[in-house]
Amino acid sequence: MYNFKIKSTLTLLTISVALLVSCNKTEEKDVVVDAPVEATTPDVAKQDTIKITLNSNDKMQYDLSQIDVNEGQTVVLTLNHTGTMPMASMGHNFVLLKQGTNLEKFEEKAGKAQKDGYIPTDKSDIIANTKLIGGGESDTITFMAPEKGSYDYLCSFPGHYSVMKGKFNVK
Ligand SMILES: [Cu+2]
Repeated sequence: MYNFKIKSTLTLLTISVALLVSCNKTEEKDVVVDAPVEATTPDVAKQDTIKITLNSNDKMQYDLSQIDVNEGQTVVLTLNHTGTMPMASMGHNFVLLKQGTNLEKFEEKAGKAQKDGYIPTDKSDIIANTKLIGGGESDTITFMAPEKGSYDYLCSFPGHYSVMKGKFNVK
């Protein structure tokens, strides 16, 4: 839907430019500057970015089990750790996985990557991730929403994903 809107706008712009060029070629030099360009741009920019705040705590919980975005949007996601426990015992992150990723197998790989904040060296299953944070900390990441569909996200700290997971829906 949204992409279609952008495409139509672009198409209209292309047509307007083509018309302007052809008009110029004939004789009319006093072509009025086309206003629609300025009228649509700010609107598009506003909808283009979505900000999401995901909180986590000392009880091994996220406060969201569903996150909805639109295809083509730039996602600015902030993960907060509202607890006080240190990263070593209650660290949390946000890892968005590609479709078809086996969570158990991913967690197995992640568990071996303690020094890298439980983000495996092989990142082929990952769309985006925050760093691992402890109580009182935050991390913000920016990424493009993937194509329409439902994706899993989880905390890859050992043992957390059984409860710290959710669905990232791109509409
Ligand atoms: Cu966690």
